[in-house]
Amino acid sequence: MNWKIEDKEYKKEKIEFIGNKMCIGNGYFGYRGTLEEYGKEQLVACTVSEIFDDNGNGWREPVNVPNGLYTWVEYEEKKLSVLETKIEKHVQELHFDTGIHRRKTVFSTEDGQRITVEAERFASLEDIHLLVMRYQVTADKDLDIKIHTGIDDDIWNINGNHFKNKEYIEKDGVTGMICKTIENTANIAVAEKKQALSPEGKTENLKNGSVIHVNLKKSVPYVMEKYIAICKETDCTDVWEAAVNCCQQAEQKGYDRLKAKQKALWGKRYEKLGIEIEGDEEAEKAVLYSAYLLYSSAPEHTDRVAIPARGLSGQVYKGAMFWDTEIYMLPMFAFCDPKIARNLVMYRVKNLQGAYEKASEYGYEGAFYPWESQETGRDGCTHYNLTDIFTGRKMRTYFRDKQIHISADVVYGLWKYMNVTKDNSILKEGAAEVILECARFFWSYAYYKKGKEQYEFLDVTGADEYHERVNNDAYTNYMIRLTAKATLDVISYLKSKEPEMYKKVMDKLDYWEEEENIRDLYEKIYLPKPNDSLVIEQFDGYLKEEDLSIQELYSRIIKPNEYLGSPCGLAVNTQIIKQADVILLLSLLGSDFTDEVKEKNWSYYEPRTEHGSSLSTCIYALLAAQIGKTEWAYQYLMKAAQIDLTGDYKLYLGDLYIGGTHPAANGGTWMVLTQGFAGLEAEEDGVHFSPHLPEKWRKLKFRFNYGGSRYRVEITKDILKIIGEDAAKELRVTYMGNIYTCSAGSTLKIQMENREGK
Ligand code: IFM
Repeated sequence: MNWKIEDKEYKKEKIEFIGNKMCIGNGYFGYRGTLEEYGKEQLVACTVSEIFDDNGNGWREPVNVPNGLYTWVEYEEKKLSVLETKIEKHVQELHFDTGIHRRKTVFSTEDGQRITVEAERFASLEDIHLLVMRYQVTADKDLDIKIHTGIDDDIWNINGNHFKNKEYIEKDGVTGMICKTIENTANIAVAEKKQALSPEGKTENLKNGSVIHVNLKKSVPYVMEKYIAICKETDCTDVWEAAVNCCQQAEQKGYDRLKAKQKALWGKRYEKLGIEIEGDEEAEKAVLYSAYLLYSSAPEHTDRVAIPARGLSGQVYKGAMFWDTEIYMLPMFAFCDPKIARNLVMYRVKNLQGAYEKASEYGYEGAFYPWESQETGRDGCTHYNLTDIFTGRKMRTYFRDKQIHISADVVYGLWKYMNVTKDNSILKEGAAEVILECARFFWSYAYYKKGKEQYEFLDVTGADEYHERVNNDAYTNYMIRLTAKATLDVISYLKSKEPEMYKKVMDKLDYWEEEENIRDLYEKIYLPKPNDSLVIEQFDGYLKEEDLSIQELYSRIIKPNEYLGSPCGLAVNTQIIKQADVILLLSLLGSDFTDEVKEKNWSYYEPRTEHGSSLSTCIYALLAAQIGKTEWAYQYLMKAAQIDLTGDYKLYLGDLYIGGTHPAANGGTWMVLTQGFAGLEAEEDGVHFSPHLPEKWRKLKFRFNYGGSRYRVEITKDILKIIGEDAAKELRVTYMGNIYTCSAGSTLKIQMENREGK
């Protein structure tokens, strides 16, 4: 397979898109796919995780740090740049097998010279503070150039400058700056060490960079390497010392060794996934590229943050963590890279305090997790999150206070993590409290309907954000029941297996009476059931709303980007929904429903779903794949997997810019492949498979972990093979109601019946 994403022509209007598409990152920082000569107008951004700042200009957002890659060539007093200079040839590439970004541009100067600039960069996985670049200039005649290089501190931030001051420093040939954020005076150092290979140039040092005078000889390249360190006080005691050490160690190792290690470390990640799709290179490439993007933003080094809704491709959505993490991104890591999965779930555990505060802010008990969670665990979402583009006025939105399903999603994540990894140690580290307190929140939110003797959830917003403040959203209610069940299970697990801890937690949370409340909630919660046509009504009264086609709805649009949701958007009083809601419920909690119900609902909701969120198509693909509607599933898989390749996504909600990469769709893509087409599901005691491959796939291969052991899967149209790797433990496998055993370290081969998709 070709692991290269390529863009062969420079176009100004594509700068933003390519910046996302060719982003590199290592979970510590992300660097957009922009060119070395670009500045803030071209949205260059090196976005760091974990440091957020409120500068008073809008909202708290993650910080973009000064740009250490900033480099350009001057010839005859003119800057060579794709933005201004004539280009003879240009190519920009992302090699996503190694996370290496490359560009090559042949500039044609006004006096007819050809000067070629080539650059290569990567965000090191070996040392997450390190950004590395090799920059090379060649001419087809002897000529004099100047190379300007340094750390550009005039940088792009959505809400403007985030540093109250910058101190420029030099030590042992390492130059750079320490920046202090405005809100928390958090220190971040950005430093660089340059190394010219050949030929030597004459260097003139400036405040935050240098100009290198080079006499280029015909066809002899000038090559320079830059080691850039980014150190934040969240993990470095002395950020400047740490940055100097990082640059020096990198220089000692040298570019080639660092690059070799980079290849090996990315290789290990892909090995953990083990994905191969024989017979469909296009799908294979899209799926692996998706996994690349998701991994690039994954915090392997810490549980102080999870993965933001736009990864580390910029500051959109306040750099916040949403339910996207638990529902869409976590499964890939739980099954393939449990260490990262643990960080993701522990991030929520560590931020229980923020959830307590939010519940109490709205007069509830227990834990109400933030809709947009930042490093503090508090909610970054405001009550007026969007602007009406007709009036310019702020609109009251209810994402923050009514999407109560967020607490259930958090519980789902913890439950999923334990179910797959069997690592229950997180319970002791605070996960038990999170689960119990989320259930308590729902208990305090519930409305007991006398006469019907059931608990209802009124005035909520489900996954479909176009319909706010509805009653009994199906997804929400079912997920609340799951929370109640998880709570009862955790309590009985602790009681029998960890009696001391059981007593401690019950006492600490004063939960002795609450347990009965949660049991009552579990037993009597109202769960919308399929109607006579087998359709589950998304919320009370949904089916009475105007039923029209999406085209009809679009024909009513007055202004581009107008918001279709509440309070008075076009979709509000209609059945057009923004994203998967009932379909999400059916795909996550599938065992509660028959295939017939799933199919009927898919067919009902699909034409009524706008897929206005990148969280939608993967879920339609997932459910379709689970019920063997492989051709439907395939179409939607490709939409989800290619979202960041095609750029087929919304860029604005009203006047709010929402561009960037789409980690939820990336994670959802992995789910479609494994949990959809292969039908993998973790059970209490083993795994379940139910494969249906798309027509053109000859073989699907992937790896997964279960209970601490690793397995390799190979599926053809008629054989399901599971191979125990690394002396894997015995695994119980169910397929079509039959139980098989994959013995320790061996291969299980199941002859399947006709698994042709429908
Ligand atoms: O969490 C999602 C939400 O469901 C739809 N709007 C965007 C958010 C962040 O991805």
